[in-house]
Amino acid sequence: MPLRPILMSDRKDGDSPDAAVITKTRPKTQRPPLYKVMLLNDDYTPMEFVVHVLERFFGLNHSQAFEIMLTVHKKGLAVVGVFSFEVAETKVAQVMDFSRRHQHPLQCTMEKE
Ligand code: TYC
Repeated sequence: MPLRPILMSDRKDGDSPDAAVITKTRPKTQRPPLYKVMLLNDDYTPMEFVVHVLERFFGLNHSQAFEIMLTVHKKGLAVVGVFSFEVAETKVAQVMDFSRRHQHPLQCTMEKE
């Protein structure tokens, strides 16, 4: 296509000669989905073991861990943390493996938030 000089007549009314248009675009940023990791109650796993699991794998202090353990004991389950898919999967695997190795039936699951 042949080039054509830019003419003053190309300017729209109201544009000053130095006018520039900055178009702000807001790109849609997709946040990765989060997963709730939950501990389930059972009748056999010792309370101290559950507290230990919460301290060891979820970085909770003793009183936070004790409180969540009691919630699980009373309500049947509780969310112990919210993580990316990969981190949640790792936590579940760590808890299940640790519990099995200690011969406790403690169950840990994950669910999309
Ligand atoms: N219910 C268990 C008991 O009385 C304690 C327990 C708490 C077990 C939380 C599992 O996720 C659990 N020994």
